[in-house]
Amino acid sequence: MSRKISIPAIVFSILLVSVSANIANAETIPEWVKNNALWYGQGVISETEFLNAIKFLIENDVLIIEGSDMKFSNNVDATVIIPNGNSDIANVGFYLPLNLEIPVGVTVTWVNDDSVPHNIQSQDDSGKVIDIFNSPPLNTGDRFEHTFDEEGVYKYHCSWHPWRVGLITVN
Ligand SMILES: [Cu+2]
Repeated sequence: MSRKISIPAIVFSILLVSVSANIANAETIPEWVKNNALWYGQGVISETEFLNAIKFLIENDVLIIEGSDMKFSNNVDATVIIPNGNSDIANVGFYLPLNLEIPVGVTVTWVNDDSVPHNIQSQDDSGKVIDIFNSPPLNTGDRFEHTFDEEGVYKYHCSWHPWRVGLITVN
């Protein structure tokens, strides 16, 4: 892995990757990455701040540099599946994954793949529902999104099947 890349080359690459990814898949690049590149281009943030943002991406394996290639890893595409059979306590049926680990700024999408409705309700440590992310009823195939802007371990459950508890770990 080579990290001897000039600053203008990094800026150019980020902008290029952002533009290409926008065309291919707008959900691949977190909004704050685009904003950082934009702000640096406009002189709003310093070179150090911009480089720190790039460093963060590399250290967290969001941005992978191999030789002259640069790509974003798949862990920015964060999905939790509510699997078929999740409603029945007798089934395995855990959220997939049960504990999703993501960097700060990532949007998580829950997808209901079960045959019955579910919801997603954030909870405090004692299991009480709190107002961080709270979905409406999700019918089969429905999706719910939440962007995690702060580090922490976030617990959630489904109010109709409260034995189904999942975690989102943001670090
Ligand atoms: Cu449920």
